[in-house]
Parts: sequence; structure tokens; C-alpha cells
Amino acid sequence: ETSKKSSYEIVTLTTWLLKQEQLGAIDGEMTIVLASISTACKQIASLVQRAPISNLTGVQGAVNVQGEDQKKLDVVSNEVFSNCLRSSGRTGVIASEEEDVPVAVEESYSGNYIVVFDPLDGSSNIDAAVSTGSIFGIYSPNDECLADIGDNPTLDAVEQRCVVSVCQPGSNLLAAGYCMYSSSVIFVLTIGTGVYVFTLDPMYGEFVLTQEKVQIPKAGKIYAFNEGNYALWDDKLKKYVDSLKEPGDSGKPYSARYIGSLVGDFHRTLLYGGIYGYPSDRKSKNGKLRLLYECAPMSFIVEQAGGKGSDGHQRILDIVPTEVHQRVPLYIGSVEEVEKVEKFLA
Ligand code: P6P
Repeated sequence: ETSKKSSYEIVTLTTWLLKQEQLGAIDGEMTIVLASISTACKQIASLVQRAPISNLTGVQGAVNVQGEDQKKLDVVSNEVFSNCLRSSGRTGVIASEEEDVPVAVEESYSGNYIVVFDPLDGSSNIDAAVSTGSIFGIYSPNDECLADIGDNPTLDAVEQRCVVSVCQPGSNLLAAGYCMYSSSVIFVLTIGTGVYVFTLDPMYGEFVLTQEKVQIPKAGKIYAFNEGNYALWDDKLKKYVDSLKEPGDSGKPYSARYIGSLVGDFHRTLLYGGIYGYPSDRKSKNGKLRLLYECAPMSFIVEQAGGKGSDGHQRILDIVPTEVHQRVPLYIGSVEEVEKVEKFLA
């Protein structure tokens, strides 16, 4: 007789992944890759929450490929993520915001998924204990050149092949997610069957399923833009943001919320509705956020929740990257809110 489902069944990320594997939604290799990512996130959560105690605040004293001052925790989080993925033995190539080029993983002995990640997004918030997050996306191996990558003379043949393997459009993503290190540690994941939310129970160090098939509200009167850049924006965008401040038919204007951490601003937008935007401006013509490991994974998640991710004119998931750290403008959130800004920008 099959075991009866107990009334008090806690679903953990581990048991949820095994169930998806049993249902055929993911294979055993993907199950192991996702489990290893969740382990990395638990380790990073612990490091982040104890940063001031273990002298892990402040800068590393190096600059990454983005030209940004690396925080100590940027470097450590990148090592944690890379080590967990390598020891899973199921990843073929990994691409990180903190690495100049994607790297092939020698330790793979079965399965060779491509994993792209930002190990600690929003790390400028660490010293003030404001929320940060890790973002990841998983692709199948790919060896044909999907875009005109061009021959980069500084890369050897292996590195060039790694670049080709990661430069895939977000529409190829098999899984995407993030872990937010905030008042709760929240692991959000989609494998293409909706968006699932897990909350870390520190009592026994497991991610527990707390929300299933999240749907983002179709509209929401919260906008998250860094208006410090207002003077640099083009006029159409200024008109859009100005329009949000007019008390509409409801008589109330939008509320501005901006944490300075994509994961925090996105998670609030996913649950409450609204829009997050990082536009291009006169200083950065493609905006600031990176397509591969920030905009594409977040756009896959938001579409799985019934929302929209756009660069202002086209679907983020349709953009084929031509280089690993390519930046794109990002407008993401409730369908009606993203369509509203696209109309202003047309
Ligand atoms: P700004 C963090 O560096 C980040 O990549 C996102 O997490 C965040 O939304 C954005 O940049 C903040 O950038 O220019 O507003 O400080």
C-alpha cells in the first residue's frame, strides 16, 4: 500500500527537486546542479549575515572586469559558487560576473550544463546590511555560434568555445533563479513550470516551500528607478517617469521604492506588482545591468509569473548576446507597467 501523505508534510527544496525529477520536468543532472546552487546560496547567506563579525565587509582592493571595486564578499561568493558547481560534477562551463571569461569545468564527469551567475548582486549594500542576492541561469550545452561573436584574439580556442557556449538567448534558459539575503533568506526558482518560492529555515538549514506558481499582479503603482540619473535620461523616459507622479484617476501617484539591489527590488515587484527599470542614459548607452546573468534570468522568472521583461523595445529573452558581459537597458515587472513605459519610449 503506498505511504499515505501525512497532513504535516514539509516540502523542502530537496524533496521538491526530487519530485520534479520523478515527474520528468528535470533530469538527474539538473537536480544535482540546482541542489549544488542552493548549497552555495546557504553558504553565502551565512557569510553575508556574519560579514561585520568575520571582517568580510569592505573592498577586496581589486577591480573586476566590470571596472567595479570588488568587495571582499564578491570574491568569496564567487569562489563559493564556483566550488559548489565544480564539485557537483554536472556543469560544463560556468560564467560569472566576477570572471573575465567563462571557464570550462574539468571536474565534470556526467552532464555538462552551462551555468551563468552573479554571485553577489548589490554587494555595495553589504557594509550597511541592506539586502543583496545571487542570481543564476542554466542552459544546455551549445556549440554552434548563435551570433556573430567575432574572433577575439585574446582568447584561446577553448575560451572562445566557452564564450560561444554561454552566449545564448534567454529563451534557451532551462532554469533560472535567485537567492535574496534579506530579513528572510528567499530562494526563488523556475524550471519552466511556474515560479516557486522557498524560505530558508535556519533551525535546520533547509529551504522550505512557501509559495507555489507565483503570479505577478498585472499592474502595480510602485516604480523602482534610480532617479539620480534623471538628468541623463532621454526626454521620452523623463515624460514617462513624470507621468507616474501625476495623481491618476485613483487620485494617488505611484510610490517610489529603490533598494539599489536588483534582487530586492525585483522580489518586491514580483510579489506586489509594479516595475523596476535600469534605463540607458547619456553616460551608459546600454544601461548598467548585464544581459546574461542578471536581465535574462530575471526575465525568464517574471514571464513564468505572467509578467514582462523588456529592454524598452523588445523582449529581453529574444536578445542573442554577442559578448559575455554585454549590458542592456531593463524594464521588468507587471505587464501593464512594462507596456506603459514601452509606449512612452516608442
Ligand atoms: P545604481 C547593483 O550594483 C546593481 O547591479 C543592481 O543590483 C542594482 O539594482 C543597480 O546595480 C544599482 O545601480 O547605479 O542605481 O547604484
